Amino acid sequence: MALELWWGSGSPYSWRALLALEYKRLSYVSHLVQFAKQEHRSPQMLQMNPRGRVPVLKDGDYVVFESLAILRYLDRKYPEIPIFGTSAEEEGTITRVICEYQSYAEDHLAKLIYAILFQGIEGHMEEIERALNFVIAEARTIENRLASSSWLVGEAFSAADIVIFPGIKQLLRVLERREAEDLRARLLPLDANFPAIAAWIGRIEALPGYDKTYPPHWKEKE
Ligand SMILES: N[C@@H](CCC(=O)N[C@@H](CS)C(=O)NCC(=O)O)C(=O)O
Repeated sequence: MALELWWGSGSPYSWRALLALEYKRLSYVSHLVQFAKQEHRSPQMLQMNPRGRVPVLKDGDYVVFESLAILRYLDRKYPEIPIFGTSAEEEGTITRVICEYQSYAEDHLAKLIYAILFQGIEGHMEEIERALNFVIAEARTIENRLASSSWLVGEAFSAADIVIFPGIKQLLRVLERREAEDLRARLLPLDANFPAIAAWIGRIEALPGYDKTYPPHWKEKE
């Protein structure tokens, strides 16, 4: 029975699932859910994920949601092209890098993106500045890892790259907005300030199947 993925355009969590499926060369039925039409909250979706969020993966009768759980499931079920390494040590380090990102970067990144997109920068500069400082510190940590290695962990693309890449791409896209002009200069140009991250982004964009994972509504606006 075919794998099926329900996902949303521009959702960094959905992007993780798409990257894993493409990198593992798995065939799947793609269901692009329209947030504007509240399709993620349809009775069918709520039955699969009562939280009404994407991504959701279905494999036969088995349903799994939460992007990290999807990555773990796919790797255990379809181990041929691994994303959690090939040794216990690699798996430990990949999981550690993911946990560090989730613990120390993700909330600050989300705060920054939310402020630029929805809240507005004016009147919130203090908290934005704080979030930005955390994001810059974590970006430095990532930059240092990538300065001596092509991928975040070990010699191959892994779940660590998959988890972190979409958040960074989303931030870069949001920084292009006029409202983010003052913040932009703190991080960009990426090539000059974070050259290893810029090269890593290029490597991921060159992976086979990458184009199929790129948020379709981002293409429309380019
Ligand atoms: N922790 C979840 C987060 C999933 C999530 O928040 N998805 C968003 C899209 S980026 C969503 O479906 N939002 C719909 C809503 O909140 O109504 C994961 O890793 O999969």
